[in-house]
Amino acid sequence: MVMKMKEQILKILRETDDFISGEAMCEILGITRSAIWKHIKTLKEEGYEIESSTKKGYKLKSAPDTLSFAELSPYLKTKLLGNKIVYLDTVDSTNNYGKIIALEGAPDGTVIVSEEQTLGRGRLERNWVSPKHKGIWTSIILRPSLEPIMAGRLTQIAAAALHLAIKKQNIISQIKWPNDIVVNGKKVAGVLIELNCELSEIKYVVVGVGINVNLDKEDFFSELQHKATSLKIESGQSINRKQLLGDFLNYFEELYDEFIETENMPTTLQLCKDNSAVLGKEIRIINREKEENGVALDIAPDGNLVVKYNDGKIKKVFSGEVSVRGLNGYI
Ligand code: BT5
Repeated sequence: MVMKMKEQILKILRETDDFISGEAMCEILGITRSAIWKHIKTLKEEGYEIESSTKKGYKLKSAPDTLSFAELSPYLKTKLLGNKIVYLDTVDSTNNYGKIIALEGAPDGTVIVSEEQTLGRGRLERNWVSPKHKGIWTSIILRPSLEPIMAGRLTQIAAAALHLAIKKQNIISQIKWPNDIVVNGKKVAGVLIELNCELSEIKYVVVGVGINVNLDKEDFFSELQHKATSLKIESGQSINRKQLLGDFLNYFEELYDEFIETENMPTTLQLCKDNSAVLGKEIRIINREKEENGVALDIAPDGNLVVKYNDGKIKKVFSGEVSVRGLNGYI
């Protein structure tokens, strides 16, 4: 990871408890005092609270709650994910942006994060509410050497990683196959995978993830309030978005590595089964024009749901375009 000068200054400020003199920084970085001053000014404009004293130098007092590379990288333990982070203030959809830069050659593991989305999307072009600074709206570009049919499993990998990252905040979530994370019966996060492939080869996958972190009730339209919630609403406290996104990416990479190495995903499957909101329950499977009832029996090794339909037939349901509803309420 090549750090820009501004990021190096920030790193030094972070690592110094007390003031650090401009002179000392000049020596470490090999730049002039006026160059240091310019970078400090930019950092202040970005929301960093930096105390400056002509005698003592500079001291970092607080950092803004943003998901920029500089703020996120201290939380990352990944080798691949986030080597390149594109940080945006606003965008239509991080998945749209991801697809554009993937076509232009953005490297494997690129992460796009935006503070807000003006046209956030769910599956089948549904709308995804993404207000500014309150959530995590992110997309990961991956270029695995896999057959296209395997790409759907990334939804389960993302769901398992989301469950683990949320658990680290002491919040217990359930995975509602295929792409929802729910807390107390309401949706807190969703996954949207988009694929560009040739017959037998994936060119790139964009793994889009939306997490309702610090949204308040009023952030959801009234029609959504009975089925959507946020981690803040459920836990009663604000959540550190940097920690949560860092943890998610760290867990995702671990599970993804297992998948790439073995073309199997035993850890992911176990997590999805152990924390499933649907296994053993009566569900309604909604395909574009058809609705059928049955009982969710298992998640198959390929990530698809095994269902016993009311006519007694046992069949696999492919994650692509179905919605699953519990027969009582949202889950
Ligand atoms: C999803 O679709 O759950 C996938 C959501 C993926 C969002 C991320 S954000 C970053 C990336 N860029 C994008 O443009 N998208 C991805 P689906 O299962 O189809 O659920 C969509 C439905 O959830 C909508 O029709 C609403 O009913 C509901 N919904 C909308 N916004 C929501 C929110 N913030 N929280 C919970 N539910 C929401």
